[in-house]
Amino acid sequence: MTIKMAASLMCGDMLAIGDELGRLAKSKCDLLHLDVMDGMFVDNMALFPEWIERIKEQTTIPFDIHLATMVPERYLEMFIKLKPEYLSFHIETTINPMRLINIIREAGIKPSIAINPETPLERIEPYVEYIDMVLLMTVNTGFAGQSFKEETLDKLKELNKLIRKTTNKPLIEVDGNIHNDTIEKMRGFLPDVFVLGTSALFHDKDNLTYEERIEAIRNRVHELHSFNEGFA
Ligand code: S6P
Ligand code: MG
Repeated sequence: MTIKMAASLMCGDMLAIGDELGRLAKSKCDLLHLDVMDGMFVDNMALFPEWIERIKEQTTIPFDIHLATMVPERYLEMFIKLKPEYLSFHIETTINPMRLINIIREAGIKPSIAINPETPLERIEPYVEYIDMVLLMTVNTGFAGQSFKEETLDKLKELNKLIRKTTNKPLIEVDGNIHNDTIEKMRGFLPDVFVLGTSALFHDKDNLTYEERIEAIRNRVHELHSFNEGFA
């Protein structure tokens, strides 16, 4: 059973990023989720390469880079250089996903494909055998603080089934309004990697530390995992 917690850095306090990295280092998060947005594929901009390069100097938390850009081919080299653990590109943004998968894999990085809520799973089906993770968006990519899209639950269920048929068994990562209540809805077909943003981690709704917030979610996911076993 794999359970990974990925902290979404774009939701942190950009003016106190050193403090945020310090808190995250203590939080026992497994991955640092880094959203790269170009203002074209999505109506927002976020996290440019030189900035992420500086972050790399300040932390040892493995990177989970989420490229939400058009023409991901253009940016591969600059992000490969940063040696992330996972590098995701959107299936909606390329006509040759296999080429990207191969370039990422040959660089010793785990390739991952991201898919938006309205894009049918069939689009990624031919590639799941060749990747290490599927990033299933549970909101439309672009902004933090959105509402969870309930229709993605069926997709998550279908993706679980699809992955069971593969030999490589890529992980499933969910991203968008992920917190205890939305995770509860995934009981029976839980994903493996949870992106924690404003709703679960970077907020001031309680006095807990990042470590305590992450631990609470991790514990709940562990409990819910017993329901996954009967799922076929
Ligand atoms: C959204 C982006 C995400 C967000 C995260 C925000 O386009 O890919 O990684 O940073 O989902 O979390 P929340 O809890 O504010 O939705
Ligand atoms: Mg993301």
